[in-house]
Amino acid sequence: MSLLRLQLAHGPPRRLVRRFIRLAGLVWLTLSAPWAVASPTVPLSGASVAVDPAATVVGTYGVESFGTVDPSSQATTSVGSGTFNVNTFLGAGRYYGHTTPITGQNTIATNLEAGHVWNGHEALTHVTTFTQGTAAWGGGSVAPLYDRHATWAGLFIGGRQTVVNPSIEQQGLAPGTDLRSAAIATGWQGSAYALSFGFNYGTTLLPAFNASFGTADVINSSFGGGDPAGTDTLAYLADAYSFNNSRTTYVVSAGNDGPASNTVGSPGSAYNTLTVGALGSANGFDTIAGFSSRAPQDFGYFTSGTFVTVAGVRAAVDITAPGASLTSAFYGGQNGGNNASLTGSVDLGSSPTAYSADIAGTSFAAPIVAGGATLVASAAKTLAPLVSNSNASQSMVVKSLLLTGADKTTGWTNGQTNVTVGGTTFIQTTQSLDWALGAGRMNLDKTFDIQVNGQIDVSGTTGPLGPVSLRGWDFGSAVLGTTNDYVIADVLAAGSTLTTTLSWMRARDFDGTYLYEDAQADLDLSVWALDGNNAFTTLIASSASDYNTVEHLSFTVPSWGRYGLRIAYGSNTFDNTGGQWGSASLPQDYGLAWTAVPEPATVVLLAAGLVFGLRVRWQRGPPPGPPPDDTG
Ligand SMILES: [Ca+2]
Ligand SMILES: [Ca+2]
Repeated sequence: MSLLRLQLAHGPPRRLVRRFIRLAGLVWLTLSAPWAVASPTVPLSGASVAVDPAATVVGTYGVESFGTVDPSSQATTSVGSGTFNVNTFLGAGRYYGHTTPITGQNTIATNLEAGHVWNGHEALTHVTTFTQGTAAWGGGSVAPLYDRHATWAGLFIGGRQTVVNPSIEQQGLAPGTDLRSAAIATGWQGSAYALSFGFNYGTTLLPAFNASFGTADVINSSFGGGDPAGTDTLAYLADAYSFNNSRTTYVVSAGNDGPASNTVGSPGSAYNTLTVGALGSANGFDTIAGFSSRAPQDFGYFTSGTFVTVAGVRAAVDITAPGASLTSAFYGGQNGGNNASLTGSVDLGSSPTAYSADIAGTSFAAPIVAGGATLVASAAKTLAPLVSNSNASQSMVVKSLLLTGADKTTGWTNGQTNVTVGGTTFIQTTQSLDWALGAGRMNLDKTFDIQVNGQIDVSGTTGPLGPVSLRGWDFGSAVLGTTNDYVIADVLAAGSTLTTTLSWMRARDFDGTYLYEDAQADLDLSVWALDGNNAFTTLIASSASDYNTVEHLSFTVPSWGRYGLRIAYGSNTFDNTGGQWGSASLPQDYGLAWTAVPEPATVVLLAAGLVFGLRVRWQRGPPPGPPPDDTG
């Protein structure tokens, strides 16, 4: 029986195989009474749907294209005739080069997809922990699940240079991590090197999720599709597992269905994932790849027994990384998506020194970001004083750090415009992030400074928080109807770029049978000018989107002065908990990161200003009073 027929046996016929349709979605959900039994982990009774454990669905990899096997390749990525190291390009050297080198130690990173990472490859021999359900392809043993795509993805997360013949194409972003592999495929569809596979929620997906969430610091999944509103079973499970395992960052590919909008696929369309788009190689990976899936994206939720969708209102891509002209480890054996039962399957060899060149897709941008997230987690679990602060490894903190550190590549906009309300002109966005680029291109050099060389968490949880440094992060909680204010202690120079990101999660839950749709808080983020008493007197910039779980601002500080950050929790986007969500006993957790370091040109101006006697207090300390005007 083919997978296709197996699926149709579980529900009415529906269009199944478009190029990147992967999930049958709601066909497989059995609706149960809303307001079902309370969840064991969140004391709420939200709307719920049941998972059909017998459902088999289809996933598809996020591969756009790939080139030939090139055993002599010596580049991690190549652009035109030149080559360079993508790890260095993205700033990972800052982690590697720290006094205590950060390479992924003290972390676990799991690649979770159809098949397994092949650990016969020279760069991946350290992958020794494999998870698969007994219903997985090959009866659950490891070797039949070895797969080209998983091997490609695995190297980007944590490939290691060999001792004897080291070269840069062997090394992933986080070579020091405990790289693991979890596989979910029950079979593959199509011809050899199939890009579609079947999996089963009960017998293959949940075993992989259960082994990975709460154990791994970072999980990468480079597959998905369909379900723009994030309301299929996979999106619910991705969100619920992320919500309940808040120190596991779930990195997923956006998909390759661009440049049309509303094309980010599940689980990338879920609300608690870190969703990655791909940059093309033009201009040194400065622009979005045409194939990269993007917003504006539908918003959806379940309430009162029905699914509600609001079309085209949210930003679903969080960040980008190179996703073209990449080189990775090649696996050509007749397992996984090249198993002998597939038409055209040929043994292309399993040389431990073979590499594929010119591979492209969000499938590869995602594990690159997963490797970056692993470095952030590694620093959080290695370096003092982060290691003694359990908030440092919260996934909402990791996400806010990566998004705040990202570079604004060509064409980036999140819709920030000047608006005037009541005589006050300020910058406003209601969009959250760039539709295609998210917060921009991952920059681990900047991320390191925000994570390690600034404010490390803030004590206290509500009301006035701070004073805080010019850059840093906090893990906090917000109560509905209140604001959390952060006073930046130092003067910000005119011309500085202030970038800040607020990240939180939708409350979704899963008790093994039922999925719960509890609530989504609507937090907003704003920047204010302060008076001499630290009062938030003048609104400067506001990120106030209605449907996202990220708010983000990045703008040039208009004038010398002192500023503060404000998190406002005015309402819930929806609340199925009967008014409990956001109360003092169920506050909304969040991660916040910010940086307001002067641009190089401003540093020169600052130095000149000091020479001419501007009374600028640059070191941290009590507020200096109204700042000098920069026209002097
Ligand atoms: Ca805190
Ligand atoms: Ca908001």
